Amino acid sequence: MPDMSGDLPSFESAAERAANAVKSAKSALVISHIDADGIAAGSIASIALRRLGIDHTVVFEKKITEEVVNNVNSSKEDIVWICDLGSGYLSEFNKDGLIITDHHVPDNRKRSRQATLDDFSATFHVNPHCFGIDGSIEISGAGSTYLVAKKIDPRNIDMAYLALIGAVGDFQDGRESGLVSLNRMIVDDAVKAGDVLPENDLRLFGRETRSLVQFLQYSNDPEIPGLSNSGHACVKFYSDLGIDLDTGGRLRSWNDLAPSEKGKATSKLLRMLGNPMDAKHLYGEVYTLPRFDLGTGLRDAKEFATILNSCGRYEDAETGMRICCGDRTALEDAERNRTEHRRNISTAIGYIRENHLMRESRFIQYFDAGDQIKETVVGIVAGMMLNSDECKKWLPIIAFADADDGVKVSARADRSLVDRGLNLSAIMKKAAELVGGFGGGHSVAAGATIPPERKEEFLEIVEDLVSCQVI
Ligand SMILES: [Mn+2]
Repeated sequence: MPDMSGDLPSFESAAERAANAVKSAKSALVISHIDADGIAAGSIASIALRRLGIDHTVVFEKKITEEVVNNVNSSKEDIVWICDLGSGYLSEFNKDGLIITDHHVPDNRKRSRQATLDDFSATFHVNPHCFGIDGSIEISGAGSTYLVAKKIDPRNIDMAYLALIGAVGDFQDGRESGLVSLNRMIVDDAVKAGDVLPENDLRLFGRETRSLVQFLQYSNDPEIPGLSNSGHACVKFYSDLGIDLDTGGRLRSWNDLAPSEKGKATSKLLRMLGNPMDAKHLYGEVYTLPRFDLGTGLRDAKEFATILNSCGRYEDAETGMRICCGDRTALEDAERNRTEHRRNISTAIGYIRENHLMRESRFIQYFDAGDQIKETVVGIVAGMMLNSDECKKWLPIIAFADADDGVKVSARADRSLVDRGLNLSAIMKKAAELVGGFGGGHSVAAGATIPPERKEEFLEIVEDLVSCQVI
């Protein structure tokens, strides 16, 4: 039994009931979150359904919106299986045959309503929080989904490594420098299946794909005094230890080192840390996936999760799912997409510069990209412009791009402005509502969608609101 406080038997029964509901379905719709944990979760659900011969489609969502709720409630499929999402919206769903495998804090309204109306029978809610198990560290969305898959068929244990990647993607290994509790059971399953090799090593990012120098130079969690951000010092660090940076003209990665080389470099690094607490963070359990080729980002769980996250960020969760489903060509596609995405962004920035689109007023700066910049990247472009020389750090930046349902607005601000009282989320919400649109977000980064003909009016309102907030 893992070291845990919650009610594991009840959690497992919930997973079993969900598994039985899945097995009796003829068709399914899977909805999963767009990050690494969600992509791993959606892949587990999809593979489990495929093995049962159940027709299904998988869609990825950033969050549960009104549209998603409508799609769930009006779906024609026998079951809808929502992964790594959904618990916060329980009271919105009325679909008969709904399975939710999530680890976010649930919506309490449904639970209290359930007690009085007993309308819960067709919803199978598999969430650790309902059983006193901490979903922020003990199990992820992919883990909850895996529990159901394993109840469907014990042979699905060959997907335990995907559940592990989901947990690592959600940083569940961060606090204890390794996975604990239910995640530990998942590690054991993955080891049993021969997919994972847990080892103690440096927990820095890039054991497989970064050069030795970059591996230390870009370390930031924790920072290594004297080495982080200093390439020269990192080169000297290795040469002092007599460790070669390349072999036969190829740069070596951390995992290319012999155990003795790793050993002496590790002890020296641990001695260099300023804070003794950092040692536990720097050195601990990491997860190698020996079935994947050396030097690819798939051989290390943390790097694998990062690839999935970037697929999601670049609107390409499907390629991430192909990677999880074992498609060996998908990794190249993911890299090509990432390159293309970066090219789109630099073209967009060039377009703003060449056409002198930046405008400035007393309290804000803004540009209108029209239909020349995709609405999906305009926020990233605005953020990059804000950090460039053309823009003033002390003014929030507002960007417009045409979208199908109106004009998409992205707003970004330097954190120092937030410290002075700026809240872009509140501003976007209020200004958008005043012109018949909608908006929201975070204090440093927010967005809105507004009717095209009311752009000017919207800008004036934003300007007024910023001037009132910032002191
Ligand atoms: Mn998650």
